[in-house]
Amino acid sequence: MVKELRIGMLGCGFMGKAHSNAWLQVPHFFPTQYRPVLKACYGRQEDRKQLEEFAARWGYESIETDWRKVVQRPDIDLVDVCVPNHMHHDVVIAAAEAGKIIVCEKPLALNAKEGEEMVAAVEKAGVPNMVSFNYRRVPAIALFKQLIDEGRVGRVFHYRATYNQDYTISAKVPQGGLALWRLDARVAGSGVTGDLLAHSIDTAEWLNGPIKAVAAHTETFVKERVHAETGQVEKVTIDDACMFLAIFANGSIGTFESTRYARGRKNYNTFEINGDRGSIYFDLENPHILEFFRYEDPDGRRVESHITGWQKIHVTQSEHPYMKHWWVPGCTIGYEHTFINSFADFLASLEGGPKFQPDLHSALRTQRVCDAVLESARTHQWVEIPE
Ligand code: SOE
Repeated sequence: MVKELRIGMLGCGFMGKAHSNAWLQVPHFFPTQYRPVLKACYGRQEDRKQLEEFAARWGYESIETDWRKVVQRPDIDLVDVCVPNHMHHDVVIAAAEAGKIIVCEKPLALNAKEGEEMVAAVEKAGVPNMVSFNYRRVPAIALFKQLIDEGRVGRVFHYRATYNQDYTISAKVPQGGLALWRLDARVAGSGVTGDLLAHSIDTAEWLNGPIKAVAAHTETFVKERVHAETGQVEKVTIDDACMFLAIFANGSIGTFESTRYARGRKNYNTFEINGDRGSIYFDLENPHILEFFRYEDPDGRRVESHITGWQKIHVTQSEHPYMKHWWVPGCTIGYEHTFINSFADFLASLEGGPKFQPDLHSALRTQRVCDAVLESARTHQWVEIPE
């Protein structure tokens, strides 16, 4: 039986595009009773032209310039929150109170206090919900997790993550506005910590368990930028770069680094884990490859030393996570597919399958770690993260 799932999209930027595409594609590739219907799309009145073009391109049946109307409409089942971070709190709470299913882009909120109120609202309303940490659904990252769960890394000693880009090096790049709100702390909450390290932290805790404590340093290299909306030169208050040390509950130690000033790095999200049995390395700029150093198997058998070495697994086989839904071995999938894979898992959870992770409750952990990182950078002290 086919069930309509009527989508109310909030936001018509980069993430609105990634999510709209995923809603349209998901039933073509994954078995689901749901047929997503692009019912309404919200954008600000001042961005109306872009909103109209966006709605026409993706086939939205209607547009709204007041997000509350989308949330209240009886012909909407699911509210998809792709608006800038400072709106997440009010929108999610209103959507929960209206009984809608909720999809929320990362980071969850501006800070953990907001996140707690959002979690309380969705739990009180009992509405299904997910936060879009889409990289968990990169097949190679899901395989990374599988190899750890199969015991192929063993006792973990080290975890090392970087998330580097280079698009803000020029002091002429403005802050704020539709395209660059991620550079405006009032709208984004923070800089690379909330935008990029939130991904690294979500993945790290998923792969290696909770982080207990952090010690961080942040830097803002360009101190003033023109604000795209006011036209005035304004102080930059986001963190342009952040690095932190982490202690994990399992006794391993980690380093995390993120910047938008690494010339040549575009979306360089990498992480490596080192254990007594093996190591695994992933680089999002080569998303179909997983590198694995196999030293000892879970049954204790040593790999013969003359054939040990890093192996590159081309993660396109049908037995690899998600790949049986895509193409024949050797044919790669890309960035947009991570959103399709995510929605496939979310729809499966709505149909009684495994509970989707991360939901808002679990994403609050990442928010707490981000808050701790920023607090540590402010105080120059180690900060513990409550369990
Ligand atoms: C920022 O440039 C950004 O678009 C992030 O906001 C996304 O979460 C990340 O996936 C790619 O980079």
